[in-house]
Amino acid sequence: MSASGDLHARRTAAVARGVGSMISSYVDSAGGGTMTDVDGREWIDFAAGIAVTNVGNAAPRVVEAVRAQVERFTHTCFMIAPYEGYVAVCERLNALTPGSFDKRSALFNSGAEAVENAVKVARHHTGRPAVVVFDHAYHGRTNLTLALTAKNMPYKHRFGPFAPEVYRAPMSYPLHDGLSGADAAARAIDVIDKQVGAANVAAVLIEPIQGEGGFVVPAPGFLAALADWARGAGAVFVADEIQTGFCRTGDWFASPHDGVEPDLVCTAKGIAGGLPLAGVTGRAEIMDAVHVGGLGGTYGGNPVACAAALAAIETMHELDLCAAARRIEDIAKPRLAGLAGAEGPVAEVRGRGAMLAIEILDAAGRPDPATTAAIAKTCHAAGLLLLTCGTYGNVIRLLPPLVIDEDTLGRGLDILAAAVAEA
Ligand code: PLZ
Repeated sequence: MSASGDLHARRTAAVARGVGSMISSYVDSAGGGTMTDVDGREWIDFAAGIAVTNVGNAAPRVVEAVRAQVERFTHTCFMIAPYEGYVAVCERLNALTPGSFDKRSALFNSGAEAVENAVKVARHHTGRPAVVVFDHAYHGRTNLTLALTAKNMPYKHRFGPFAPEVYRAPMSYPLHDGLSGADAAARAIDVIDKQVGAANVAAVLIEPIQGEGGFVVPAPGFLAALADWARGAGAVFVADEIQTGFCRTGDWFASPHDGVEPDLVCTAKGIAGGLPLAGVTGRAEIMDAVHVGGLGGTYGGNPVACAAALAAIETMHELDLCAAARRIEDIAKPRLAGLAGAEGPVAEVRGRGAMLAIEILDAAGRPDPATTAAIAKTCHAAGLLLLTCGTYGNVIRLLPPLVIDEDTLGRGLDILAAAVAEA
């Protein structure tokens, strides 16, 4: 049996079935754009651990910073004995997130935990209960964030009841609703006004480009209209930049592209080169509304994760990974556009920077998850790690590490093109 086969047998006997894996090969090592499995097979990486290893796997600065920090100390708990790394990461987040106003940050372990804490802060600051989220949203798998997440399977099915005071508004989804940003925002705001009431809204929470929900890019003006409405209503506008952040869309964060300065920004994934770290950053008066001791957790802002984050951010600056993401778009978007013919299943190419997707529809214009899954399967068989997404499972998304070299990127796109042609 192959080494992966052996591991898979052990896994099946030891790991809970509810935790799935996209492929059945097991990783031996990974770099910036490729991964080698335990049988010595090389894979091209268009997943980056779901938009995490923007600086690549085992990025040299990150490796060195982690090694040095582990030798000094692994953990004290910032709530017990604080250390510089936590403070330095908060300083970076305050400087890099959109908005030139005075900011404060707090650190956590995962994206879901960051979103939970953004909701806590918004509720505490406003004294209101309601959280408004959108169709196709993904915000995590904890109980509150499952309430915020839209899709039933596989995330929510039989895991309820979910946290109350969560309201879902219609998203701007140009391919399917054909609405301008202003009209889509008016539609959403009408739902909020009539079904929630402006005076009850603590937070309007949105991904500036939706991730798991299908790489949905809202029509221009949608986000800005919502942010304006939230401000006028005295609600906190929260951007979940967990998947879009840290150079992924060709800028440090996606919100400024739409002229939006969120009150709070949630970060995770790309922040620390693969180590678990997350943050909530925002207006000082909102963040500091919470009483001393109201936020925290044993591991939040762990010193090793903070050292990795500082090194990852340094790497993004040094290698100009925002420009690298735009370069990936320049190379990949025309290739993807070439796949979108009148005859084929590719109905739209969308996304920004190195967050790109194709949406697959059938001849009648309906979502086609079967063809989407077949394309992904063909890619996996050819050694390309490629993810699908979308409420209807009919979107193929590209999330390569931003350090991927052009040859590897091109080979991955060749595999995808062949798989689409075959579908
Ligand atoms: N917000 C926008 O993309 C995580 C999750 C995949 P955690 N997305 C990948 C899966 O099937 O679990 C995500 C996100 C956005 C929040 C989260 C949650 O981040 O670090 O997974 O908790």
